[in-house]
Amino acid sequence: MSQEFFPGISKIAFGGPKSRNPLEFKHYNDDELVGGKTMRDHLRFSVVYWHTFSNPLGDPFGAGTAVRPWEDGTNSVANAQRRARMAFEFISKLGAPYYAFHDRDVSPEGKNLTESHKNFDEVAKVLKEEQQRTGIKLLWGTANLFTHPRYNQGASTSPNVEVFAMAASQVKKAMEVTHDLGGEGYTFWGGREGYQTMLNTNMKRELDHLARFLHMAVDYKKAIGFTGQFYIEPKPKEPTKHQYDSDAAACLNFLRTYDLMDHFKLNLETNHATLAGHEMLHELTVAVDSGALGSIDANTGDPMLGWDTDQFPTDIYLTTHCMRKILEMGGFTTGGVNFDAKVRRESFEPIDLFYSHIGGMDAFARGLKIAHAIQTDGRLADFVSARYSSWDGELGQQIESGQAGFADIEKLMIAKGDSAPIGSGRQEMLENLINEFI
Ligand code: XLS
Ligand code: NI
Ligand code: NI
Repeated sequence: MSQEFFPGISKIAFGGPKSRNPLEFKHYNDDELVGGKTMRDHLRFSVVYWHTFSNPLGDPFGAGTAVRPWEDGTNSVANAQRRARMAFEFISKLGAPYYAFHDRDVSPEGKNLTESHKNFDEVAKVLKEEQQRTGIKLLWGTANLFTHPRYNQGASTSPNVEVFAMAASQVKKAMEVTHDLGGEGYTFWGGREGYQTMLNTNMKRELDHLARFLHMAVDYKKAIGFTGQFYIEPKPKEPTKHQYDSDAAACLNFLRTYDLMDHFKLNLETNHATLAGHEMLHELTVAVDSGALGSIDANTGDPMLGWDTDQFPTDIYLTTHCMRKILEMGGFTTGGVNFDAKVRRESFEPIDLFYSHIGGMDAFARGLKIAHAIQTDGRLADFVSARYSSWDGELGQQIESGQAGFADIEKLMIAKGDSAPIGSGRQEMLENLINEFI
């Protein structure tokens, strides 16, 4: 490596809970075993290219503030290649095993498809070299189908067929590059797949097109021999007023309606869950219950702000509940904890990229340890199964198995007498139980 981009910062070490060094991990100790598996394998941390390496930190009211000495201010391939070297130095020093990208955050858009594809290939060459040099792997790739003006009314749900076709070509190429880089997954986030006003929208036709698009992707995946996992990432709004993949339940309904369930899992993002009016725990539960949780985009919103602020997760309750669900499903297979999070506009120095990721990784490492302790303790799970234990009796079994109908049940209850009083839900006691471990 010729140029060093983060001089003075060495590989982030585990300092332990007593460390007061902001450039050391207090809890994330990659080789440490939790329930027989290393933290590295449980958490499968991933750094996102778009927020960490390509985001100038602007907001709707002000220009970008990010100080990034390696940027030369051009949108050239050479600049993108240098940025790729910088990205891998950062991820290696941080010690995360994975990264994720959109086509357009790694390479500049050209003046037409051919040139854009060529630019992508030239940067992908460097990505491949750096992957081989560092051992860092691609968690998933994706295509940016929301920034270019042509996508202002959607990509695969555009009213214009040629826009659909452009989006298809972009996804085709992004799948090829992801496959070539050994990507373990590919994500579809419906950036503008929704509507701004129902007055001009044929919702049925748009949803049919979205489904056709995804079926084409499934076919192409087979054609090129790509075996990575496909993900759909729900989000209810922003940039559009309503996005079709609004939450986990809406995505599952869409996938089932269009016979796509076998080909997709969900990539759930905390800030998207809260925008949808759900807790992340709700979204995770919906997905796990359908065998469809694939990966998570780890971040958080701000309760005082109503948009996708994509902040780094530092709340131990949040990370605990995420890890409880992930442990409950038996851990990630293809997915991971992907930091779809950005430093604040006010945190514009390169070193802030380290502080933010170290904090997020530590918060998840603690969440993992706490979740494992809660699981091993068993009282929470025991309480929940005891709460439903009446269903294990004769009446419950007859109902659950479908043997009994309304008339049978009524007969039984008349003979038995009115139902027995139900036990307390014990919410506060359970909240205290969680606190015992935090
Ligand atoms: C935006 C999404 C996006 C996806 C990838 O809100 O979270 O970053 O994760 O396209
Ligand atoms: Ni995301
Ligand atoms: Ni988001």
